Amino acid sequence: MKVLLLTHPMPASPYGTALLEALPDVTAVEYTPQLGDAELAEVDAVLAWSFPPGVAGRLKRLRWVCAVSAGVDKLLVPELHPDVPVSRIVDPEQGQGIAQFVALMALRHARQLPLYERQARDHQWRRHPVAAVRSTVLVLGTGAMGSAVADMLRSVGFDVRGWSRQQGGALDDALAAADIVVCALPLTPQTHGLLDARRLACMRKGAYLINIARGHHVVEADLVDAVRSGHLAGAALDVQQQEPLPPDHPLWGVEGITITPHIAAQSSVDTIATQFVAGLRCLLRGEPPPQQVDRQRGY
Ligand code: OXD
Repeated sequence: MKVLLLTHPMPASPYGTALLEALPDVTAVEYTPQLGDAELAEVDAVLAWSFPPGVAGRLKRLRWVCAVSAGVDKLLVPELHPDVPVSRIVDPEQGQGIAQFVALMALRHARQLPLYERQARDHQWRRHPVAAVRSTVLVLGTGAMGSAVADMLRSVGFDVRGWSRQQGGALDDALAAADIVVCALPLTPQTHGLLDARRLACMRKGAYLINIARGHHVVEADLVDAVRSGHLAGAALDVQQQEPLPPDHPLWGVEGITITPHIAAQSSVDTIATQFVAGLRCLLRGEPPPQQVDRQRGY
């Protein structure tokens, strides 16, 4: 069996080492643009973050794609044969890490930390009325990530509501009832650009957005306008449409917008390698690999 490692921007070598230890008969090849059609045509399984353009269609023998992530949006490319199963990593620790990050950003906003940080820079010791944390948070997405986020936010005093496309309910009304909105949705054609100027305008004046899902859920130029105009207090964006975010991107330097480089939580190399090896063992036994996504739904 031949495996292609397409984990860029994460290094592929730790996965190669883990595979060699667990399944010495499996050949692992790191992707480079120099790989020819003949080599790609022999690949049975892929461990990947995303497909470079044109690669998926050249994997003629492909039997399984395993994402290195929980989200598989970058792998469901049109050239991927419709019968190839796609699996994701299921990692409760990642859910916990993401929930911690969201709680950090939600509390930072609700407890007015940016104001005190600004004052401290000016050496000003000035108290303002302290509001108990009772803000209403709307979590978009009620899957594994959304549920972990909601549980943690509740435990620190927020009034938490959830919304998902499947459960339905009027999104505009839900947005209008929240002080903080957290995006934990899968990225699909239906959720792409969901948070555009119209939806951001539905949010309360002074509300705050936290995105730990995918950059393409948010129309970034509309968000910049909503924050610059003072309609929204700001946003914490751990994900952006273009990653790495270029140094001259308009999202940088907007007062109220905090950018972090997709670090809310990552699965460890060990977790990813263990789940990938378990899936390969299934393939070798002729069984379907676990943790498959519904390719039609996109998650
Ligand atoms: C993921 C991510 O989907 O890290 O796992 O964004």
